[in-house]
Amino acid sequence: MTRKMFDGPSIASSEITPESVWLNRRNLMKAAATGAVAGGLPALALSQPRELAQLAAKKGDCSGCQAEDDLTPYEDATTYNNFYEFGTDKGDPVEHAHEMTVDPWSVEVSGMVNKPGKLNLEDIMSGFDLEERIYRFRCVEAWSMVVPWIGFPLAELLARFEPTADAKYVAFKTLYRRGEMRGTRSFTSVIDWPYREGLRMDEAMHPLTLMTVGLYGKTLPNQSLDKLRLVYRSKYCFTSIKSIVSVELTDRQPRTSWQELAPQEYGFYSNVNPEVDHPRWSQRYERRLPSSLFKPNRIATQKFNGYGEQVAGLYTGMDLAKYY
Ligand SMILES: Nc1nc2c(c(=O)[nH]1)N[C@H]1C(S)=C(S)[C@@H](COP(=O)(O)O)O[C@H]1N2
Ligand SMILES: [Mo]
Repeated sequence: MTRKMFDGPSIASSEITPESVWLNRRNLMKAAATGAVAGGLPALALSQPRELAQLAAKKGDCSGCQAEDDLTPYEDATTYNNFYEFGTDKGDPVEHAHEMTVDPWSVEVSGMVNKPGKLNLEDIMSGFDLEERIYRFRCVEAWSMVVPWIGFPLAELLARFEPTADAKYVAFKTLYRRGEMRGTRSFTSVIDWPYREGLRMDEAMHPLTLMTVGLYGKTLPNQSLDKLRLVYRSKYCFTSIKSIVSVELTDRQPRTSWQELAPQEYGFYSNVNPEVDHPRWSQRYERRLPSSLFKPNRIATQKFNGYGEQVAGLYTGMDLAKYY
C-alpha cells in the first residue's frame, strides 16, 4: 500500500544521501578530528566500562530488546546523523553540534500537571545507577542502527510533575539557539523552529518510551542528542527528538515538525510499519549501519520495530495506513 506522492520540494533528500558521499565525509571526519568529537564526550558515570554488549543485554525488561542484533559500531552511529539544527547533511551534526552549549541543561514541564516546573538534568539523574539503565534497541528509518542507550522511562519524569486527568497528549520542544545552531540560520532551513514532536498520553506513559541521556556508556555526544532525547521504541527514528527543553501536557494533539513539513509523508504516529511504504521509498527493508554500496547490509524491517506484542494494544481498531 502506497500513500499519496508528496509533490512539494524534496525536503528530506538528505535521507537518501548517496553512500559514496557520506562514506567520503565519514573518512574525512575520522581523519580530521577526533579533537572536536572526542572533546564533546565526557565519559559519564560508567567508571569501568564493561563489555557493552553484555551490559546492554542484561536489562530486566529485555523481552524483544533485540539483544541478538550486533551493536552498530559507535563510529557509525555517531557520524551519520540527522540534527537539522546543524544542517541537513548527515555529516553536519558531527561536524557542528559541538557549537551548542549543553551545560547546564534543564527541562521545563508545563500545562496539565499539578506541579509545573523546571528540573536540571543533574537532579533528574541523581541517584541513577547508569549500569542499570542501559537499553539496547534499533533506531530504524531507511537505515538502522543498534545502540545501547542510557536512559529512563519518560513516565518516571512525568510522574514528578503529576499529570492531571485532562492531559491527553505530550508536546515536546527542543532547544533553539540561533547563535549556536548554524542550520537554523541557513537559507536551506525548512523547519519552523524549535523542532517539535508529540505523543499521546498512553504512549508517553508506556514503559518502552524512554528519555535518553547517553549511549555507549557516555553522555550523549552532541550530534546524537545531547542532552535529553525522546525514544519511543516502536516508532521510526525521526520521532526521537534530541535536545528537549520543554514538555507540555495538553488536551490537544500537538503538531510535529515532520508533519508540518510534509503531511503526506509523515504522520503523528509514525510507528515502524513495513506494510506501508513511504511515498518515496519502500519501508520493507532497512540498511543496517555500517552499510555501503557494495555491502548494503539489507535487513527486513519488523512491524512496530519488533515490539508489537507490547504496544499493538495501544492502536487497536486504528487503521495504521491512515494513522501513519
Ligand atoms: N532536535 C532534533 N531532533 C531530531 C532531528 C532534528 O533534526 N532535530 N532529526 C530527527 C531525525 S529525522 C532522525 S532520523 C533522528 C536521527 O537520529 P540519529 O542521528 O541518532 O541517527 O533524529 C531525530 N531527532
Ligand atoms: Mo530522519
